[in-house]
Amino acid sequence: MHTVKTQPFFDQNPGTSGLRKKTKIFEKKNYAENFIQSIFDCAGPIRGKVLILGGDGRYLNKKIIQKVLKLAAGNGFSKVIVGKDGLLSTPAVSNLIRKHKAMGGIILSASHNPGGHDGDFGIKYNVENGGPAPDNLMRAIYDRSKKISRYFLAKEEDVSLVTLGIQIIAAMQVEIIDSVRDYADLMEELFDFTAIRHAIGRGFRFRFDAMHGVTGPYAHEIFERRLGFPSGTVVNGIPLADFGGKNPDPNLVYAKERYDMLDKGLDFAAASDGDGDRNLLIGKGIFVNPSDSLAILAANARLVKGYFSGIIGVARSMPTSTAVNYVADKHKFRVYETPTGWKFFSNLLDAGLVNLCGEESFGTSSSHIREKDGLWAILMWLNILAVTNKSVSDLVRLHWYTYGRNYYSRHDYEGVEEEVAERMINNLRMRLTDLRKTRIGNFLVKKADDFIYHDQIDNSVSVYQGIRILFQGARMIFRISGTGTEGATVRVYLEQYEADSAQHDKDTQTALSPLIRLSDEISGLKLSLKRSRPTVIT
Ligand code: VG1
Ligand code: CO
Repeated sequence: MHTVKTQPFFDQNPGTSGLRKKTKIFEKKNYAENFIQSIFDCAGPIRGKVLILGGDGRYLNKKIIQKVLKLAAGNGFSKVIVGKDGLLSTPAVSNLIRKHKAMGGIILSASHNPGGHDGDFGIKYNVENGGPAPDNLMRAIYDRSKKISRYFLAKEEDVSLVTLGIQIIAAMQVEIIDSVRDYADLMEELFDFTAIRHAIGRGFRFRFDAMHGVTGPYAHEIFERRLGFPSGTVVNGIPLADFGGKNPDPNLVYAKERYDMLDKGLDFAAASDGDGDRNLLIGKGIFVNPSDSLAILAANARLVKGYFSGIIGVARSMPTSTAVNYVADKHKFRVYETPTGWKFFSNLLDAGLVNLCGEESFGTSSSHIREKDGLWAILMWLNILAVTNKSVSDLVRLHWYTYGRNYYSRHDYEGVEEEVAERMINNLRMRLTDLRKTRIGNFLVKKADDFIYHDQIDNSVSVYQGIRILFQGARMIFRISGTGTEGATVRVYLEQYEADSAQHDKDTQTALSPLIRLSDEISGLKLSLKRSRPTVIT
């Protein structure tokens, strides 16, 4: 064991989902070591404990895995369980933490951000319930990183990540496991694979795009080997260090080829992001908005084996559309509104108050783990499509017919100067009192505030979670992203409810255009950001 002297870095402030920076920053001497040691210093007594370790395969993944292993041995873990080749998806890590009653898990990923030497890298820490470290722990880790002066290291050879089984470094066991098996087994427990096989027999055609992220091996095993979809169903299935030079971000911009592919006779197409926690769903001629997906899953959960007993409650991040609230009104369950980021769902899930959670940012999952789960969401849809024998489009339209349609869109302004973004949000914040009860065009402001979340389980309070302006049947929300690595990203979320089914066939941007104009009028966004249009519209 060696104690290595180090100097703190002052920029290791984790955002919405772990520490995310340009890859080159993580290559600085001691940068990764400092942050990992800061996690170990804050995460609780380590001696004799188990740690789960894996990443999404991006550039630096294997190198940092070796560093974590030596630091883990230096800090007294009894065992680290690592996915073969250093690969584990975020949901798989969450599952393994729970299964092995581990102290926690380290996930090396910057999720949907681009990879490679010129891309991004990230480190996430998940705690013993399998969920992302809560805010107070992340703050403690950040504080620690600003004071750190040493880390503990076992000076050992690199571990082979290829051979399954146990190796020993210092006094610590390193077990290399099959990255896929436990996760695939869990999916098989939750879903009716036989029903899906019958749908395949009826000619149901599906395609999954792994975007060269971590889900390739999982998808090959689950969709092609266990379910029997023809080989070739999974595309871009080999994890690559730079994701093939593309953004592993499953939205309509970066996964557009999938959407176009639907013309080629597919019934359903889906994609997941770099670390496997997001999902994109596309049916013939229809993109399923993630907020709608949450509502549709809530309305149909009882049709699925693992969820026969129904929905206990649903949690959604505040910017996620209120579509699921209309389902809740009818089916009598409660909807909890939390700040952006999966970490806020854990307490509600642990307390048994909810068993379905969702975010507008292509994240959906249930109480089976404590992370969002891309393949889970896709299998949930496959299962519902199989037992109803309806098309994606029919299911969505029927849902709108029953509950009304929540037109919804997110407009992102990327690469804005941080100060400029902060100033715009602050100006808006100062105007909130004036905005209350004012009428602007056809819109009467019902409520205007800066979202504050009181966690009813641990009584923690999270402030500044987004400016929201609520109208009758419509909302707009403004916040700054906590996952970017270059400047600031301003997100504007727009939602308009439409009960009349004769009005359900509009193009989303057209339906939202009065609200879009109003959001600019109220915030002065385009002028202050000096932008004429958003960078990305989803
Ligand atoms: C974004 C999404 C948020 C999600 C987070 C992590 O955060 O909006 O809903 O939980 O990414 O997702 P932000 O702060 O940039 O808006 V992932 O797939 O990057 O773990
Ligand atoms: Co992700």
